[in-house]
Amino acid sequence: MLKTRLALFVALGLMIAAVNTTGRSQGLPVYEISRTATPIKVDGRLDDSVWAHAPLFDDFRLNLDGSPNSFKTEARALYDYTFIYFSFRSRDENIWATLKTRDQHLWEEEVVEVFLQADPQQGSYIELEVNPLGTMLDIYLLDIRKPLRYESWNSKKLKWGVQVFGTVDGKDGDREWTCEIALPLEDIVTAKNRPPQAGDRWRLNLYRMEQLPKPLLLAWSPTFKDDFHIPGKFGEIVFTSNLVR
Ligand SMILES: [Ca+2]
Ligand SMILES: [Ca+2]
Repeated sequence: MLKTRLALFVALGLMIAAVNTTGRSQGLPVYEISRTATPIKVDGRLDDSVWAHAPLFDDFRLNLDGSPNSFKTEARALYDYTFIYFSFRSRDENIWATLKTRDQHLWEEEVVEVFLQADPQQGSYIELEVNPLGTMLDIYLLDIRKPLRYESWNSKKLKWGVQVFGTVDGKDGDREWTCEIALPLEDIVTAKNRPPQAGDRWRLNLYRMEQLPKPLLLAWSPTFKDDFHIPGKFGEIVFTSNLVR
C-alpha cells in the first residue's frame, strides 16, 4: 500500500514537473490570451473596443541579440470560438512596400509576421505575413522550411486588413500602420482543442521586418540567429477564461 502511494506521489510529481516545463521556465515570453465575446471587425482599424482590454505583448526586440530598439511595435491577440485574432501597431516614419500579389516574398520588404505552432510535439506550423499594402502571405509548413504546396495553400476563411497613417512609398513623414488578422481555428489542425480551452498552451512568435530608413529584424521572442524559423525559440500563449466584451 505504502509503495503504491509512493509510486502515486512520484507519478504526480513527474506530472507537475512536466506541466511546469513551460515557456516561462525556459526564459521565453508568455502571453495570456483572453476570449472576446464580440467578434472583431477585421478592417485594420484598431478601434474595436475589445482591443483596449487585450494585454500588450512585450516590446519587440532585435531578433539577433535581443536588444531594445526605438521602432515601437504594439501587438495584441484575442480569440473566440472561430478565430484567433492578432493586431499590430507599427510606428514608422518611413513606411515602404511594393508587393501586391498574395504569397510573394513579402519578407524582403516591410512586413509583420505571425508564426504559430499549436503543438510543439508536431513539427508543423503556420506562417502569416501582411505588408502595409494589405498583401497576405500564408504558408502551412509541415516542418522547418518545408511548406505544404507553398503558393497554393491559401487559408479559405482567413481575414486581414491594414490601415496606413502616411504613405507606403518609402518617403519619410509617416506615422504608423496598423494591421488586423483573423486566423480561422479550423486551419490550426494540430491544436489539442478547437476551440482552445483555458490552460491550453500554443507556441507563437511575432516578427516585424523594417527596411527604411534602415533594415531591422524585430521579434517578440528573439531567436538570436539570422533566422525566424526556430520554433524552439518561439514564445508561448496561454488561453484563459478571461472574457472581454
Ligand atoms: Ca477593426
Ligand atoms: Ca519603415
